[in-house]
Amino acid sequence: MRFDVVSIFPEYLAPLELSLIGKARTDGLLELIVHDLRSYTQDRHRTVDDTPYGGGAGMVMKPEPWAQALGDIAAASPATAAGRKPVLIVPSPAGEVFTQALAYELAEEEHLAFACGRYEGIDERVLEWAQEQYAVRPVSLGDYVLNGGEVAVLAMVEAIGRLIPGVVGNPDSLIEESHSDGLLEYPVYTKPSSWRDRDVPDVLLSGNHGKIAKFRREHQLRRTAARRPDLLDKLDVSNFSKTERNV
Ligand code: 6GU
Repeated sequence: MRFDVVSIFPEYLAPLELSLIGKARTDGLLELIVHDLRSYTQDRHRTVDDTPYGGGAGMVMKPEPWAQALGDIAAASPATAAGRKPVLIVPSPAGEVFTQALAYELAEEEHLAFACGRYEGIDERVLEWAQEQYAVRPVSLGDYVLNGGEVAVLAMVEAIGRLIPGVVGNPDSLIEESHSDGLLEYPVYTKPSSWRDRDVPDVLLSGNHGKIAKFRREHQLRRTAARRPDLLDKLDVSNFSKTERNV
């Protein structure tokens, strides 16, 4: 799978050389190229922003460097070569919310490009124009504001990249994690079985797999009800047993 990231702070993406994603890159499971937006400017000052039409605070990113960068990336895209469109993710607090379901969907793509805006955002015409070459998706991490798209790209590339087969060593790790079934993960424990007067729940030491599964499921439900009741509203409770519905 191919990723391209365009940013005025390419160093911000350096953590993608580390850990599981870094290893996946050296193993050839994913190719990730970071582009400096300023290298696509034409003027001596390498200008990427200007004042907003209509007035208001802050600066807006100019269209020309973005068109250069995104045009070059689309032209070199394996998706374009195959007659398909690469996906252009535009991190923005004004986008659709990034979820595990969206991560799974995007992990099926052959090519994702990310356009990291800064300041008050990118001139809207860039996103309209880019639709000729890309499936454009403004995406938000959640209802709060970051200074730019770079931190969001770190999160999205990690969430998507780990779903590519072979990136996570043990694929079972992907099955029993938070959000994989619409619920939060159950609590986990390791040795020692007693620590500072706190004991690991007996059932987990019992070796009774049926009882352990029931314990974990109940705690997933309790935790989700306490911390994220909004998630329970989205689930189809007709799939729940009567005891589960009463948790
Ligand atoms: Cl994706 N970008 C920015 N700039 N701020 C955000 C965000 C993204 N998601 C939440 N806040």
